Amino acid sequence: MTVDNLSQLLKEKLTSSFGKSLEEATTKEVFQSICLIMKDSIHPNWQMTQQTYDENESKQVYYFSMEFLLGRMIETNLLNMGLLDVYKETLTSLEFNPEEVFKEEHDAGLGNGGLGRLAACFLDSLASLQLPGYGMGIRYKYGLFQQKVVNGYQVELPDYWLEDEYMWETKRNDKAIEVRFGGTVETTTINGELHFQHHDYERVLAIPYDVPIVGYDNSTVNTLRLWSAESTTNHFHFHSSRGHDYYHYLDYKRSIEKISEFLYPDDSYYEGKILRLKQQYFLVSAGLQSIMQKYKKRNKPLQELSKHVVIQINDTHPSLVVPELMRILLDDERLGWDEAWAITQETVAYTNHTTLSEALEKWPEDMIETLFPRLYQIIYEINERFCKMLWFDYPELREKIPEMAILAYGQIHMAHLAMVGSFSINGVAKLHTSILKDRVMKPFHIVYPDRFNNKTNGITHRRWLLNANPGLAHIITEAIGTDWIKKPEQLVSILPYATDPAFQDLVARVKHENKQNLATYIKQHYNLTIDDEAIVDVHIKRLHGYKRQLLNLFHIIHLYNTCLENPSIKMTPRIFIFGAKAAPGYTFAKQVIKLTNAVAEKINHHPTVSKHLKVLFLENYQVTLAEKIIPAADVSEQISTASKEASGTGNMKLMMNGALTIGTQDGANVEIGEYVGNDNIFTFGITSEEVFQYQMRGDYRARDYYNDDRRLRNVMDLLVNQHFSGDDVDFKDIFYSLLYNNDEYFVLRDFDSYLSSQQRVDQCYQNQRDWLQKSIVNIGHSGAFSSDRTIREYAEEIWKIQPTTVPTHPIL
Ligand code: 26W
Repeated sequence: MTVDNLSQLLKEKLTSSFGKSLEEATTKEVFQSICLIMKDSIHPNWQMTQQTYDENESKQVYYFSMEFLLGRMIETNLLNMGLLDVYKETLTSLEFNPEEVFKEEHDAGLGNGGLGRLAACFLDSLASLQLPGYGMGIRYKYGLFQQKVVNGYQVELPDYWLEDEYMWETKRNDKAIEVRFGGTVETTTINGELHFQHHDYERVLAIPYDVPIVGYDNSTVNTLRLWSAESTTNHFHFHSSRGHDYYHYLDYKRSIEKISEFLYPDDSYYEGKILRLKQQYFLVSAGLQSIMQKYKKRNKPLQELSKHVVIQINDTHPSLVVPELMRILLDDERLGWDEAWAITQETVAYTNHTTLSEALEKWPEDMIETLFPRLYQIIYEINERFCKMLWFDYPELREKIPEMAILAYGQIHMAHLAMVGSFSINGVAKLHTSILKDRVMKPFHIVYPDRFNNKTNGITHRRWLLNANPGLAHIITEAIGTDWIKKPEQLVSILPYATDPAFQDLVARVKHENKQNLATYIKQHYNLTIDDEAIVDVHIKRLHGYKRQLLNLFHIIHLYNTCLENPSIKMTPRIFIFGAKAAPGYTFAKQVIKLTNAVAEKINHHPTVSKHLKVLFLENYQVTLAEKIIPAADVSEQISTASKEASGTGNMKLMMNGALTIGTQDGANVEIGEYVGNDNIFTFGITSEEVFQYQMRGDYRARDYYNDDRRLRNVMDLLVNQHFSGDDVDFKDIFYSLLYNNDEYFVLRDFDSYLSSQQRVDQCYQNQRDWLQKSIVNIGHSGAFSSDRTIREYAEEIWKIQPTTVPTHPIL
């Protein structure tokens, strides 16, 4: 493909699709035409990929997830197709700014945070490693809300991402599936066999919209299938010619379409909302039925299902796959229980992403019974058999049966269902997996020791380094060649350059350029000027008590106090950047946003303090914004209360872009520390063991830390004397949560240790050679955290799937 060819194609596409010439076309029309041209290349490979998988009878993994946080696709698709440069050059030669054109794509924000973004990184790695993998998700009409900050407060606006056509999707009417809700189950005996008939249910039509997932430098194009709930007049019985039926129909249509209307904005907090449960079953039932239809075309016995299909469930959200697969095998396929159960258990694998008790799903029994009467019977039976097995085979666990049961005290424990019904249970970082085994899921680990395994998370280096930070990618390639792109673990080859002043200077220059880009964005959007020499310190992730944005703020307020006490103080200037959305109902988290903005207001306008410090809360943190911030970061804040962050993946993205981590011994921070060594990470705070000890003994006294540490008192008192706010607001609730509710997340306990660690950061930064060396060491070890490594482990150890080469198709 040359600039000339592409210019010609673009002109033709503009004419055929919009009836416009280049001069008349809007940026949006140019964007859409480019997508259409790309699709002309992608679609033949897409078809070829599916055909190859069918012909080879490849085993396929289906990744079921309620969230896929894709972000924009145009650039990463072009990158993977090897066409990014020629497309950019062509646009520039035609006097379009490529960045402006790419900006026409609305982020696909079909996820909250880590879990959804992980699913998106996994899809990219699956396709790039030529692995037969399918994503199954929901095509929410509204993605995660758009965040505005008004007077320092978060305000949520709907994210109508489908306003302009979504260019990558293809609607597949021919693949529609019927999903059934409610009704009653009639049990009859025919020839001595039990039959279950489902009556009076509500029918919902599930329509798949397929999104192609393009592999890097290969012909593989996998599929992400997003299901949309739709109604058709065919499914509604008009009884009379009177008008009511029409209104009934509209009501019915609305109630059905609600199912895929919006993504719940809750992250790590379970709320028993009926619509959410409907969404889960909708995904599960549509997804499973479509898998079974496809499997049947292979003409293989059902007993061999797990040789062809493996289903990975992303947290417990899709854990109804266990009873739904049982239902299909028992009722539709007429298998016996034992056979159906063996097939189900061999086919399903479960990933756990959190140990927070408030995030573990437990649905009320009667809700499940009303919505899915047949599934309820099946879950009941699974539970009976499981509890009986415990009673007879594990006498030592008898008294634990009530806490291990799937169904107990009127609730259904989805994690228990997922563990009992699957062959693999994995955590997402070493520490997290050991906490599952030794504490949170301990009795299950006794019963199923071989099911537990670890798969430390990863991120796609193609999006997060190659595409987001082309400057850094370029100097790496100049130094060590291009092998690292396909084998990211080879990034270790830059380690010998860590002490090379010439290479350090190159890294410094790239970081500086990235900071200038970010500074320009900040100037444009926030009219805030940031010092070129300032440390860029970033804390970007969902807002949550355990992630301790508050601890970061306490350090900032402490620095502010220090500057006020000593106006001539010497300090490396720092800009503290926050990006975070709070769940709309999470009051505490929203107050932390307000506090951040109040502190920012005070500091940024202070005549002397603002010379040293700046604080900025960036609105509407999402994938595209992350791609801007991360390449410019010096310091990566990973300061969760030890034991609470399952893995974290932002820590990996920042490390890969040369930021140094200040972090607790939590999640994947521990493994990052093992790779880079203690000298190249700033570790602080109490350990997960200490947290468990405090919780067991119940002897943590937050007030003691307040009383004993003058610096901490000086910080906290500013929350309640209206220093950061007018008369109308103060931050009493935050203050009380720390002192009267005894500081659930050990902010006060870790304050001193955090401050010392931040001082080490400051000192270290002053020695730029030393800093750059550490930065390069981090980049060099970041290959271990590529999602290619993670996906290879899943493929070999859990899924047992093989790469399948798709024959090359000439690019049009
Ligand atoms: C039902 C409400 C709800 C919604 C989402 C409960 C729990 C969740 C997720 C499990 C929360 C989540 O995103 N967890 C994050 O998963 C990442 C990917 O494994 C990890 O890196 C993060 O540490 C973990 O918090």
